[in-house]
Order: sequence, then structure tokens, then C-alpha cells
Amino acid sequence: MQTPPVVFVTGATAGFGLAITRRFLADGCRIVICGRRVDRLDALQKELGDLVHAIPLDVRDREDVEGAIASLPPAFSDIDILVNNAGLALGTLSAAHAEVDDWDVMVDTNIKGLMYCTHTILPGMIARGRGHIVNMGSVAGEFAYPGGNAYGGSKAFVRQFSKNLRADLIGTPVRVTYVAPGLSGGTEFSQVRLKGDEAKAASVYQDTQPLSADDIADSVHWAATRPAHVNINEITLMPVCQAPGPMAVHRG
Ligand code: NDP
Ligand code: 8X3
Repeated sequence: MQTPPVVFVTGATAGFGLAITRRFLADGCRIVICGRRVDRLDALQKELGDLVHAIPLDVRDREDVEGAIASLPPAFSDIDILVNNAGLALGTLSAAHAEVDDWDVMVDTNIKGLMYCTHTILPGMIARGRGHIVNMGSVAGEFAYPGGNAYGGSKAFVRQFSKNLRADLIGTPVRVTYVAPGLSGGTEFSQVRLKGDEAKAASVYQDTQPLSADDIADSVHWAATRPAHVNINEITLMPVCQAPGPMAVHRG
């Protein structure tokens, strides 16, 4: 890295996004952090200091995304690295029993929010001749499991969108990386997915050593700090306690 890049992290009020923020901050990067929870953003702004610029942002709101990015102060406006991390799963029910409102929220956040941020920030990267977009996927985007329905589908979109971005960006120096973590603990992901059922959320990680948010931050940071001619297309990481399972066969 020459001058420390400007990094824009969506969903930085918790979990992976916060760990990614701390990892890049350790390099002296300037970082725009966003999320919906203003109290968290205020506290983080105070804690992390002047290299951070915190903005309340719901990535589902296209006008808000475009307006917030257009009005960044000059020190933070030339974004070098966009980490499209904001996302969530809602529910674990099978498709016929799932809430269609939950599907809407996942599609609006994981797919449309990611597209809005990308579409708003990408032209500046191309014009400046430097940039890197890191999209947060999941193993759920590749491996099917019961109850994964719309969440896994949304992450499969992110994976293919990342590859298609690379195809569009050929001939430019802008890089794209898709990161697909497996079981990861120490974040709010399961509390959100299980709608506040703390006991159920804790049971997801019972007797396991899941990945940590710092493991994901390391991967993102590693991809972003390869030499400029190297594009890491995709990183899939799972904890050692996890592996893909066999295909289901119903005999009856
Ligand atoms: P957390 O729930 O801990 O963090 C999610 C972050 O996304 C929060 O900062 C939240 O902030 C933000 N967010 C959610 N919706 C919006 C929105 N509409 N606009 C802006 N920000 C939003 O989850 P993780 O850190 O675990 O997950 C981060 C990403 O990693 C997600 O995309 C998730 O799908 C993916 N992932 C997680 C795995 C895991 O097991 N933990 C494994 C694989 C992938 P706020 O509420 O303040 O808006
Ligand atoms: C989160 C990982 O396996 O719970 O994306 O879908 S999983």
C-alpha cells in the first residue's frame, strides 16, 4: 500500500464490519463506517477518532445511499476500498413456512443495498484509476441447507454479481473480491436471524470453535493488500469444525 487507502465499510456497527474497520484503522486508513444504529455510530466515532467518519445509513434506501456518498467530506470522498458487508439472515424456517416479509428484507439489504453502494461508488474508482470492492457472501451462497432458502439465494447473487463485476472491469485496475465465511461466532448474526432468542442463538455455536470476526477481517485485509496486479477472486473459509455435508436422499 502507498498512501493509506480510504475504506468504506457498510454494516460497521457490529460483527465483521467493526472488526474490518479496526483492522484497516491499524494501518492508518481513513474509514467511512455506516449502519442504521445511530447510538452505536456515535459511540464508535468517539472511540475510534478522526480517521473515522461515521454516517447513519440504511443501505436499502437508494436515495440515502447516493446522497450520503455524494456529501462525504473531501478527506473521505475518494473511496479506495468498498467493503459491502451489511447484511443479515432472518429466520430458519423452510420456504413454505418462512415469512415473505423476511425474504423482502434479505433481498433489499443483501442484494439491493449492495448494488446501490457499488453503483454509487464504482464510477469514482474507475475515474481515479484505483479501487477494490469486497463483497461479503457466505458459504450459504454455495452450499444448500434446509431453511437457507432466501438467505442462501441472496448470497449466491452476491457471488455471481462479484464475478460479473470483474468481467465488466476488465481493462481497469479496479479489483473485486467475494468473501464467503462459514460458521462465525462473536457477532450479532444469530441473534438477528433468530429474532432475539438468545438461547437459540447461543446453541448455534455450542461445542464448536467457530470463525471469529477477526478471522474474516484478516481475510478481507489480506485480499486488499495483495500487489496491485493481483485480484483475489474469491475466498471461502470455514472453521475446522465445519465441512460440507452429503446430498440428502429421501427413500420412501
Ligand atoms: P452482525 O449482525 O453482527 O452485523 C451486521 C451489520 O450489518 C450490522 O452492523 C448492522 O448494523 C448492519 N446492517 C444490517 N442491515 C443494514 C442496513 N439495512 N443498512 C445498513 N447496515 C445494515 O452480522 P455479521 O457481522 O455476522 O455479518 C456481516 C455480514 O457477513 C452479513 O452480510 C452476513 O450475511 C455475512 N455472514 C455472516 C456469517 C456469520 O456466521 N456471522 C457467516 C457468513 C456471512 P445496523 O443494525 O446498525 O444497521
Ligand atoms: C452465515 C453462515 O451457515 O449460517 O452466512 O448460513 S450460515
